[in-house]
Order: sequence, then C-alpha cells, then structure tokens
Amino acid sequence: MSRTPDREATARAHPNVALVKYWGKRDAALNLPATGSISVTLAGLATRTTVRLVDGGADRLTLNGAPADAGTLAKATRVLDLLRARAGSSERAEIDSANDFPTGAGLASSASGFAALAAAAARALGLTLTPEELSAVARVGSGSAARSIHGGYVEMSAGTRADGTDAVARRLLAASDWPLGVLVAVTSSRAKTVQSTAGMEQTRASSPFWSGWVESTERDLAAMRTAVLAHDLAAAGDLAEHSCLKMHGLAMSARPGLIYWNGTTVALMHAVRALRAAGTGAWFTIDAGPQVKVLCEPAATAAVRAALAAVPGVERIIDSGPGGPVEVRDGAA
Ligand code: 2P0
Repeated sequence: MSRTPDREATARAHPNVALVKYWGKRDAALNLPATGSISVTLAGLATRTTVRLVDGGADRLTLNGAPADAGTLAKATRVLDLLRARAGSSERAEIDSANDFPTGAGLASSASGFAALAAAAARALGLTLTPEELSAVARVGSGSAARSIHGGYVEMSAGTRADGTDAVARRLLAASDWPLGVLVAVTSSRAKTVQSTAGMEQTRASSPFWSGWVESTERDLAAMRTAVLAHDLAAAGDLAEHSCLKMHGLAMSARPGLIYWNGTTVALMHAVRALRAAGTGAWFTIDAGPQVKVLCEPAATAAVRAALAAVPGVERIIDSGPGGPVEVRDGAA
C-alpha cells in the first residue's frame, strides 16, 4: 500500500444499461439487491470524478458544478466511510464530479458516478482493491454502480450472505469480445420525480407481483448469461425487452404506481417493434426514466438511428456500444 503524495485521484467511469434489470433490494441499509442483474457498460457517456483528501471538516460533493443534494452526499459518505475504514484514515473528501450526459434522467448517472467515486477515493486513500472488491464498495452508493466498475458485459450477483460480501459484479465478456450497436434515444433531459431507491422500496412494499419478479428473474439471468456468452443477439434482445417490460409492469403495479415513460417513450417502443417486423434486428430497453436504449447489430446502426430519429419528440440520439472499465489515475482532472 502506498500513498499518493497529493492524496488526490481522478477516475472516469461509464454508465451501463441492464439487459436483465435490477429493481428492488433484499437489504436497504446495506444496499443489497433482491435479484442479480446483467448489463452492458456503455461507451460514449462518462462521469469524471476527482477526490481530494483534506484534514477535518465534512465531505463535500460538487456535481456538475453545483453542490449535490443531501441524499446523494450521504450515499457518497457511506462509500467513503467503507474505504476510510479499510485505509485507517479519518480524512474528509472534496469530490468534484461531472457527467457528459443528462443527470438523474434514466441514463444511469448514479452507476457511473458511484463507480468513479469508489475508484478515485480508493486510489486517493492508497488502497489497491480488486475490481470485485471495488464493485462491492460502489454498490453501497448505488446498486447499478457495482456493474460499472467493469467494462463489457457484466453480471451482478444478489448474493445470499447477510453482510453482502457476495453481492459483487463480475465481467462475463470484455467489450471487444462482442461488438454491439447501442443507440440511446433521449426523449427528455429532465430529472425524474421518483428516484430509483425510493421507487424500488415502494414497489417491494406494495406490488402484488413482487414475488413473481424475484422468482422469474433467476430464470432470466440463466438464459441471458447463455445468450451473452454465445453472442446471440436475438436471444439477448428478446430477453432484454422482456425484462424491461416486466420491470416497468412491476413498477406500475406499485401503489402509487410508478410511470417512468412519456408518450415518446411508447412511440419508440412501437417503432423498434416495427423495425423488427420489417426484418431489422433491433430490441429496446428502458431504465427508470423516459429514454429508450436500442440494441442492434453494429451494421444496422444507421438504419435504426434513422428510424428512431423519425419519431416525434426524440431530442437526440447518442451512439454507444460496449464500453471499457473504470479508469483511475493520480492527481486532478
Ligand atoms: C438497472 N435501474 O438494473 C435498473 C433498471 C434502473 C432501472 O439500477 O437504489 O440507481 O441506488 O441501488 O442503481 C437504477 O437504480 O439504485 C437501476 P440504487 P440504482 O439498471
């Protein structure tokens, strides 16, 4: 273990999109997921986070140039506390984090944000952790962040241990192992009104479909793992659409029901299915927000992009595909 002289480090992480969704926790205090999940880390979108250690005071978090809200800061402090305990440090952190894409709008900014925070803070504190250990730390900030530590195709385990030490993410395939087109159709850049953590707890506490979700996701994970390892886009796409619609159906069945879509979101789902009916392999998935992510063969990207752009209400389309793991270095941004 060696300390960096300036006790400052910068990390860059990508968000990810889940092909088998995570929605709900088995332990809210430790942020342990009720089910596993499988994702693709997304190139073309990134969070850059610098952590500087200082003596005394409180942790401070600047997000996109403004002070972060109290809830986000509290999550960051939980991540830092874990790392400080490991490093035997009582230093505070000044965190400066910025996203190059809309924040809190269903584009997984918490995934890339907490992955970058965990990596930068570990480096600043002089800790050397394995990616699996780092994923367990990032998970405390945000469940999906555990997946963004890795590049490519990633599986997050729910684990069974009460302390959550087996709730970690592992890479299934590197980004370069299976090229894939991923287009992100942005329909609104506004932050969502119900954040994922609150939405998940509301769902678990009130949906009559909860147990069916937990049981059936086990089967989805096994089938998706097989599809990913076989580079079978048709199988992975069908399952991804199913997991997406099942997650949103579950969320809608909470009381009060959670509706993350807008009209353009629905129009995009129909447009993707129309593409498929006309012979272009394209499949949608949607996270806790109104944006639509579309999976396709890389060669079909231009045709799919044109079809999505023709849907009224689409603000912009971001080109993406499988991205790399979190990167970290000493010093400021
Ligand atoms: C996912 N989402 O698997 C699912 C699908 C959104 C929809 O993980 O409470 O921000 O911080 O652990 O990770 C978003 O939830 O939630 C998410 P917390 P997180 O990508």
